[in-house]
Amino acid sequence: MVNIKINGIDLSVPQNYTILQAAREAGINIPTLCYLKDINEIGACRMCLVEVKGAKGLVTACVYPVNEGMEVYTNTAKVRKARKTVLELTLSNHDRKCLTCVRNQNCELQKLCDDLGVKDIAFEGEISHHEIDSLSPSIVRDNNKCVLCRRCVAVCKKVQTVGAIDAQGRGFTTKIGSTFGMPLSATDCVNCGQCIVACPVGALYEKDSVKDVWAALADDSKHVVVQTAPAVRAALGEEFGMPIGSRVTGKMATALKYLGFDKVFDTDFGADVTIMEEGTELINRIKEGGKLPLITSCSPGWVKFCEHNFPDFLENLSSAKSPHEMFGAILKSYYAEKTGIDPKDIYVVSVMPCTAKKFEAQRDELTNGGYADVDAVLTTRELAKMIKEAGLEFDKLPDSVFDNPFGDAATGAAVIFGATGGVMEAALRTVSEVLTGKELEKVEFSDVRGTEGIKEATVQIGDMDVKVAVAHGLGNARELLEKVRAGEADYQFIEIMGCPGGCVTGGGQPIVSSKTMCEVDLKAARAKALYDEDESLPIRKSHENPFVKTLYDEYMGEPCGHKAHELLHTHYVA
Ligand code: HC1
Ligand code: SF4
Repeated sequence: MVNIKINGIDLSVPQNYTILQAAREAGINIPTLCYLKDINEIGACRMCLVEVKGAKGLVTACVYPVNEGMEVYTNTAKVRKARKTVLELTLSNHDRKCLTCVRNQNCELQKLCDDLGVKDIAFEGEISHHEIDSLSPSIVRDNNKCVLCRRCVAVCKKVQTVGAIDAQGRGFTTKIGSTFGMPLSATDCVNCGQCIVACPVGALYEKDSVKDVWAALADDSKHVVVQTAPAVRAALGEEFGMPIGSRVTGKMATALKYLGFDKVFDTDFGADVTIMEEGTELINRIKEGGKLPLITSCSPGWVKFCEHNFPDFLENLSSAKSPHEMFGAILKSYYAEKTGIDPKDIYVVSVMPCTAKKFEAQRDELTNGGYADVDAVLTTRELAKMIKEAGLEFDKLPDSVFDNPFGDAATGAAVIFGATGGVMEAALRTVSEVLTGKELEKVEFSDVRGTEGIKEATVQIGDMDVKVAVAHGLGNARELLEKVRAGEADYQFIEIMGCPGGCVTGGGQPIVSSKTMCEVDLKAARAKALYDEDESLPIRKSHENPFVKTLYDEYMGEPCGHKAHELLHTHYVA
């Protein structure tokens, strides 16, 4: 520990702290713009300037380490003036159409202007004009809003190890772009949207699907059904001022009904079917000497990353489609037959915490009989926009349940899909019971829970030791697979999710500020909502879902059987 003074207040703080950390712990906020804890600590934006007694000029608090006897001043006239000038210069070359900006009221730049008392545009001058890159099926980049903080660059490069974007040029002409100025869609970008949730302003956002969904809802010839991913219920409330980690399953179902969807379903049903298929695939591969490790394929960002970086592992990917795609295929076949609705008139909307799902829904591998399994994907943020447009006061809505024939028997196994380790745990619950024929004494597999980047466990199933691993975030996936590739690790089953934390912190989820990210463990808080829901449900294993049993009895036959293969499986090739 070292002893320092901030604004005359005596503090004792760990010696590896920066001034920023020390000040925030003492309840003194120092503004930042480019700072993202552990990811982008570069002192580039100079918003966090402070005075240190004896130092030459002002210093950047986010990178300046504390030392014994240091005296820091965060609120002098000189500091306030310098920060304001930095902000005014940033605004001088910024597209200031705040009222119509996607981040209006959730913009760190806007908040800084308010906090620092910037009331005027001090420097009117030349403003750079950039073409908006909207060719990607998932991500839109608008450099006119970019503040060159490089948070997106750091996340893409350091956390995801994709490196699709970087800073280019110098001085006034500096911009964030991809190699040779290619559109994002022509790069190795995996559409994960982690750059969007890292962006403090409106320079990155998802490709809009709201218009298409409103149009479908207004079209009387369409039977519009919606399904919601497990992770959406753990975060949607944040868009309406509810605390992080609020579970809003019932309100969400009500809101979707009020929006006018003909049927409101839960992707959890698809997740349970995925477990039936993927679990059977695992059992078959283990018994018949098939390609191992089996690797989950429900995260489309991960699948694309695998195609680009680990094509030698494509045969390891489970051929099971992701849950919402399976559900789409079931809706346009089994459900269509059951209800007598022509599949061409069924319009399937998936509400997902994920931007890569927009890309996934357009893949040729995910169609059946000429129809895309899913017609439109809305992010959690987009659903919130629709709820606001419709004037629904979300926090005041009553709870309701999902519609049948798939709805009110969601299992806890399916709900936890949205947290890292959840797919693995759900699969283990089913595979154990199916293989041993015995009921598990404890359904929780705590070794695969938690936010550690890579988790490993050996699980005893009957007389077999099954070695499993879980990775979330593509940097961790890369590290794990390089070990497997080098023969340094050997597993039978691996879960990989493209986003750090899994779907609960997907690129389509509500965006929180860099400061909130320091204060709240977002991954853990949202995951807790899902684990709580799991615990509260009467059925916690996918194979016990009565609607899943009916689906196989009435229509699908055996898991991994002929019909299931046709509708629920696919194949990715490099
Ligand atoms: Fe996910 Fe999945 S868990 S991929 O993270 O397998 O997006 O929530 O919907 O499809 O069920 C996302 C979440 C989601 C699928 C499921
Ligand atoms: Fe990088 Fe993901 Fe953003 Fe693409 S979507 S640029 S891969 S962070």
